[in-house]
Amino acid sequence: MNGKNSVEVIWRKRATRALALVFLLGILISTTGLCSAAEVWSDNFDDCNCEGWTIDSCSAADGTLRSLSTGGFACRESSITEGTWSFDLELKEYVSGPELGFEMGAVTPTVFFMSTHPEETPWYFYSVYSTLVYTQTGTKPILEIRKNNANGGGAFTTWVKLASYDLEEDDFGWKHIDVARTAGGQITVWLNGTMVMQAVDNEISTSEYFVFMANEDMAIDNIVLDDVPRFAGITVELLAVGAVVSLVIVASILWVWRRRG
Ligand SMILES: [Ca+2]
Repeated sequence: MNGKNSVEVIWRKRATRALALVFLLGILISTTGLCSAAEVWSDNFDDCNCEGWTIDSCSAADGTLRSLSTGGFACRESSITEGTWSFDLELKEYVSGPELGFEMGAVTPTVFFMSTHPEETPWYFYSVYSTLVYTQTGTKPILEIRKNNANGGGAFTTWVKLASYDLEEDDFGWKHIDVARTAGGQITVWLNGTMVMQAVDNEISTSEYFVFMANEDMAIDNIVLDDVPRFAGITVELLAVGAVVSLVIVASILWVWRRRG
């Protein structure tokens, strides 16, 4: 083996070790996050009251937070911008029409997991919005990640859709939803444990309230907020770390080659 080849072998070994380190670092970051998760607040409404909430046309009489009329809403102070929001949401089929305000969209159960106060203008939010489409054979529920449009004030007229997911036809009823948002603005949504939507958005970086809005007789339950984002595979932060480490490795190799040349 000549000198050039042996140096190449050494560098190949070092590159392999560096890649292994990056991989281990990723695993370490993700598992550290999972282990140090801490609940910020939760409510299962089993005490049948809405203590801690500001409500308008909502009730917890049946052990869930249920809207009593079209456009009922409930909000609770919540400043979490990085973490996991988990809840059960009741998706229901309903007859739509202009008289029910369907065109405005104000009738479907929506969770504004990061939000300013809904009565302030402009209203800044990220939300998980549920809607439905009528097909030839039935009705299909749809979930969307939405945010406000900075140029407008209303949640249902000036929103921006970041991602959407079609459920199976007629798949209504209670759904368990987890939403995670990382410091890098990556939003991931799981439906009954399966990842269904992902988007990256950094426009909104603060939150004052967690807000629930729904049509009459639709509900939310078992809300748990955690200050650590549920792990969603390769996050934007991990990609950034990987890119920086890769750049350092490549730069080091080039530097050594130049010195040798
Ligand atoms: Ca309950």
